[in-house]
Amino acid sequence: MTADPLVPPGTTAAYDVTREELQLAARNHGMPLETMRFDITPVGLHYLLIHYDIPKVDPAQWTLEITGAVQRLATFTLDDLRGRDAVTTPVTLECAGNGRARLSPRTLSQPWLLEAIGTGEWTGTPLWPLLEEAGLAADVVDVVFTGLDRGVEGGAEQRYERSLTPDQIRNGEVLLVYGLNGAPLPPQHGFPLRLLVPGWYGMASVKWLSHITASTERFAGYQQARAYRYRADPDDTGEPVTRIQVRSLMVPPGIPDFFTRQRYVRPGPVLIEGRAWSGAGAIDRVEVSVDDGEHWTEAELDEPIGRHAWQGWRMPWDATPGPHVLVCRATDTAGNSQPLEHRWNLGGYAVNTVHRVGVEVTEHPPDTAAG
Ligand SMILES: Nc1nc2c(c(=O)[nH]1)N[C@H]1C(S)=C(S)[C@@H](COP(=O)(O)O)O[C@H]1N2
Ligand SMILES: [Mo]
Repeated sequence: MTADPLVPPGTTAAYDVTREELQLAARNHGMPLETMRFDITPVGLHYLLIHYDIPKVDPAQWTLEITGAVQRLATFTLDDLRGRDAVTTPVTLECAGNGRARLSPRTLSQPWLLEAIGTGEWTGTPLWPLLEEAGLAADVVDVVFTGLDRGVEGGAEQRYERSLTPDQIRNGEVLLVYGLNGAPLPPQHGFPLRLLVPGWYGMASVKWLSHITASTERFAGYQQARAYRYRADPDDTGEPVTRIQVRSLMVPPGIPDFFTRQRYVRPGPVLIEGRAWSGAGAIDRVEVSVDDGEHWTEAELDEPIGRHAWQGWRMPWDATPGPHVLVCRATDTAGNSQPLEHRWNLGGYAVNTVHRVGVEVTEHPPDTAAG
């Protein structure tokens, strides 16, 4: 057995998952990493993160309202939105908490290891033109997005709400989406309408969207002002979590042990492959090590499939018998690289440490050797 590859050398992690974490993990599933082989994640394999309950929405009754500091209040039906300019684009979503369970100590929340990712082909209409038609007042500082789901968090009942500044919407990339992979949004991904903020961690993309409110005051809702901030300790107000930090992940090579997930690879030619993405720019390079970071080789990059979608990479390896720790590390065009060791923060956000996968290269996985 190789050392636990989820734990960088010289650090420790405790996997004493609590009952509450298990409860969340069973509701909010990740995307099995072998399904990175698909350019577009099939519906059902995309990760899920749902703070409260999945609402059942009657599309005939549902409307989207634009209210607050606008010249013209507006109400849209689903057909109104579907009749507007449509954009279909692949976008990689990642939960800001992806990697959280690898930290020690860690905040008790959804205990993601590495699978809180997925790439959908989303269909919707750009948000900015709707806001322009409504006529945002000149002194609007935040546009607030409210979902239909309701729950209690931080000791207070609330709807799931997030905001963006007008400047964060103006570039035209933010979409109101009603389609995923050529079909209507499924209930778990926000039917009938969600916000999609390409390049940002998932928390910004409000599902089951029903209200957009233009506000002349800074929005101070729980998901904006308390959750999703990089904090050093509970008294720190911290900086907001926004764009996705650079990450690469590897399709685990070989075959797994059912229970431990230890990987077994036969000696000889092996294709190490995976995906890389960043909300700060495009991918510049992915480097791969087959000796736990002693030596690095540049992987070959596939053609990009979209500006805000993951990019494939591959590297041939001639696997030699024995234990190996395979590592991948991406660097984006803004010059950010994945760190070799975990960078800790209170909420466990953006833990984009290099991906290490332990493999045992052998002609004889255990039970054949035993027989
Ligand atoms: N209304 C609402 N929107 C939401 C959430 C939620 O709980 N309620 N979760 C957010 C978080 S934290 C993430 S990571 C993404 C997950 O999107 P997905 O489940 O479609 O992958 O949705 C975001 N939008
Ligand atoms: Mo998330």
